[in-house]
Amino acid sequence: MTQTSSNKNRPPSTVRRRIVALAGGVGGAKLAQGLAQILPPEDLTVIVNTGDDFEHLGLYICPDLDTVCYTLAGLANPETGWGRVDETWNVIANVERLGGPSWFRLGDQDIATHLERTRRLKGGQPLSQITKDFCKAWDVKHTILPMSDSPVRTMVDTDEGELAFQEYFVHRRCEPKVKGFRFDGVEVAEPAIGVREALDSADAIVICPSNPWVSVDPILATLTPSPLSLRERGWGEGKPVIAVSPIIGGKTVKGPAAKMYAELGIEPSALAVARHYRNILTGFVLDHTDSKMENEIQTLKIETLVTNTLMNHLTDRARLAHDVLHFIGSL
Ligand code: FO1
Repeated sequence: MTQTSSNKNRPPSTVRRRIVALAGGVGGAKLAQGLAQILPPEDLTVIVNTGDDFEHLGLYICPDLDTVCYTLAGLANPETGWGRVDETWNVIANVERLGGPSWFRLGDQDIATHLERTRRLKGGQPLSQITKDFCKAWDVKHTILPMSDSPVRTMVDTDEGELAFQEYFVHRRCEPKVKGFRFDGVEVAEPAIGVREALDSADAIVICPSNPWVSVDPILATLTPSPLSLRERGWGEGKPVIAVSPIIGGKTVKGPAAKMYAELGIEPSALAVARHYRNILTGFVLDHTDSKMENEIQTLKIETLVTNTLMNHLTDRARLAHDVLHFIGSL
């Protein structure tokens, strides 16, 4: 591992660190799982994007939240990254046979999650409490929080007009060209119960390798219009904020982030991601493939770590999490 850090001469701190990780779906869940392999439950809170939540077939569905929960529970489908392992598809097959919508593939076990969540939400329980109860049932020890208990909906402005996120992402397979994004409801949405406390008691924020436009920006937008503005609360000054690039060699491992950058007229690269977060970042983690961008990222007054950021296996997730924690200790 050729690890280079712009302040590599300073010894890493060995003090206990409480981490808040901001995560979208599959990429975010992988690093969160790596962090969860290393940190004790009281030292890791994962705040998850809920901008891609939607109501479908009368059910309230939280794709990113479920992806993170299933991954930490060891229940995630390893092929897709979303949904459940050893899944069956009887319900959706029968919906399709009856002429109902089947473009969003809901598995039988997964449907139980949506049924029970919808029942509880209709009974007035907040999403954060429901998530906490589900995590207990799935034996997930670390804290997973939705970014908000109120609805925030990512809307994608495209060359075919504005589309709701899942309509764009799954139904239209990300084909329409993106022109911008809007987070409907963000002006009034408060951070979920527990989010403020987690940020206040954390020593560092890790922005996971999730899509900056549609996974991380909704979280940041939910945290920052309130009195919770990260900078105002000392983040980025004494408390490091570090991001892991979801773009390696100009491409994303999964999902449309690189395509979105290109359609917005920005060359997709680790550097573009660092620029995206430049106002809040203390440190940035990029892959060896992109090491030539390290100097330019440092000119943004952002510390850098070059390492292997691909997370194909469970061991890769723990290794990257270890590198990230070591990097934070050196800042
Ligand atoms: N993504 C797909 O590409 N096709 C699907 O049919 C699909 C179903 C699905 C069901 C439950 C769930 O939690 C996630 C699901 N996803 C599916 C993934 C998901 O919509 C996206 O990956 C995220 O919203 C983006 O992070």
